[in-house]
This record gives sequence, C-alpha cells and structure tokens, in this order.
Amino acid sequence: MYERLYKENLPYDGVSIVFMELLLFYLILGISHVNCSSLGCSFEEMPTNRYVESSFWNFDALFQPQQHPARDSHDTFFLKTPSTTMQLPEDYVERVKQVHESGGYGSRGYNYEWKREEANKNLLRTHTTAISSRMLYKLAQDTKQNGFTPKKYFSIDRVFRNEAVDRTHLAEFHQIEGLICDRGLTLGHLIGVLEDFFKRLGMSNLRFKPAYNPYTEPSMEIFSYHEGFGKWVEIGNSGMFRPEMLQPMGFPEDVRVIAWGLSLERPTMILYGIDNIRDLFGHRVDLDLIKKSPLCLIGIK
Ligand code: FB9
Repeated sequence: MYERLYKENLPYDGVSIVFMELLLFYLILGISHVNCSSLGCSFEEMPTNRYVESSFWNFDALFQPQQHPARDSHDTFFLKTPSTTMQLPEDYVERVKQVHESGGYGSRGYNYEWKREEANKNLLRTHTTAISSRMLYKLAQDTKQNGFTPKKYFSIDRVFRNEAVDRTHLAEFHQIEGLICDRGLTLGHLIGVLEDFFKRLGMSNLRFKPAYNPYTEPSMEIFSYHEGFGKWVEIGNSGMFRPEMLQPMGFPEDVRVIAWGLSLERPTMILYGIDNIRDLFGHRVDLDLIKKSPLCLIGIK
C-alpha cells in the first residue's frame, strides 16, 4: 500500500490526506463491525467522484431555501461553464418545489416562489451532504420497487467553500460524513453512534450543543474536552434529516435518517501537531514530513 504512494508519486498534497483517509476507513470499518448485529448492515462508501454538483442536489433537495446566505457567490463557487445542469428527475423536482413553496408532510414550507433556474445552477459542492441527498433519493426509489432496507453510508472527500483562508481554513477541505437510515431512529440513536464514533478517534467526554442546519432538525454541534488544550473543542456537527427532505423522496413515514459530519484536516492537524493547514494540504506540504510521520492508529486495536 505505502510503496504505491511513492511509486505513483501522488501529488504532494494528496499523500497526507491519504494517510488520514486510510485511518478513517479503518475507523468506520471498526464501527460497522460494532453495530452490524443491531442493524445487520455495514457502512458503505458513497461515490463522491464528482466535485461539480447542481444547486438542486447540493441545496434544494436538502430543503435549503434559495435565499439562504450560503447559496450566494460569497460562500459558494458557481460554474461559468457548464453553468447549468442537464437533467433532474422531473416528478421529484416538482415535489421539492411544492415543499419549499407551501410545505406538506406536516410542514408549512418557506412560502416563497421557488425558481427552477436557481436549482439548475452548477457549483463546486459545498458539502458531501450533496451526495447523501442523491444516495437517499436512490434508496427511496429502490424502496418503492423492492421494499425498504436499512442503510449506513459514509463519505470522505473534498468540498469547496468560498471562505476567508486562515491558519485552519482553506477554500477546500475534506469532509467526513456518516449517515444511518432506518425505521424509528431517534436522537438517542444519534448520540449513541456519535459517542461510539468519536471514542474510536480517541475522543470521549462529549457535549452536544443544539445547533441549526436547514436540512436537519434537531441539529447538534459536538464538543470534546481536549486535555492538551485544556478546553472544549468543536469536533463536528450532526442532526436528523428533516421530513421536508425525506418525504418528497418517497420514504415511508417512519423511516428516519441520523447523520453527522466533521473535517479531516482538523483532527489530522491536532493529532500530528501541525499548526498551519497549508503544511498539511496544498503545494507547501513537505514530503519528508509525510515519509517520516507514522500512521497514527488511534483507537484502532
Ligand atoms: O472537524 C471539526 N472539528 C474537529 C474534528 C476533530 C478533531 O479531532 C481532534 C483530534 C482531537 C478536532 C476538531 N469541525 C468541523 C469543527 C470546527 O473545526 C469547525 O469550525 C469547522 N468545521 C468545518 C466546516 O467549516 C465551515 C469542521 C468542518 C465541518 C463542519 C460541519 C460538517 C462537516 C465538516 C457537517 C455536517 C453534517 C451535519 C448534519 C448532517 C450531515 C452533515
């Protein structure tokens, strides 16, 4: 495995990330073994090989309103060419339009005029949750044919945000996302899974702070007390996908989805003691640092 890294001389910035991806892959494998009995399925990796996404799957399908600040070019990289997406599932788009404009499924929606041309705009995905929306829509379609099967998905890949660059933020970073889709899941299940997930990253003693995401309700920011820093560190975000997102997809009423996300760079910087994100990701990465940095198998027996 490691020989491949050097023989194929991956672009410098990719090497360190590969290490952490390996780490996380093992981590998620670890978790899937734990819960396999209860949910009888293990985590499957979502296909994230598409940086360019339509606003529809990145925002509208997630019930994120078209006037939401994250949807303007201050936060999002929109494409000049191809500026608009080719095709969307028309019947589903109509249901998304409805739920944004006038609600349904117990929601009163956002009461604004939803524009197709806005949903057609292509962009560099701002989160891998755009892939989660595609995968969940496919699962709902599949459910209509062959009945519902519980699923656990994860993704680890690049996302792009037109943000101010500083010591810990670049205009692109790697997002880690996990989701579990099953009947009758509750916030208790989410908290249990998060405690298991982060314990394997060497983080226990978690605190959960109510938060807001357009696509999850309830939502929680996750904090862990970091002995070294002597303070509580925000280690991720999470929530239960809203019925306004899941019902238009066609899921049965009692199907729930718990999901969570964090970055790959933040834990890597802290675990490897890297102070500036540019030393971890980008053209300034020192390959020697990578060569001599052992793979830290935290929490992996
Ligand atoms: O990674 C983050 N923090 C972190 C994680 C691990 C860690 O490990 C140390 C070894 C001990 C340390 C820190 N964060 C998420 C928290 C902050 O860093 C935050 O300021 C920056 N966040 C990024 C987004 O910034 C705009 C980190 C990134 C992030 C935030 C949210 C999600 C994903 C990545 C999400 C999500 C989500 C929520 C609900 C449903 C589905 C996905």
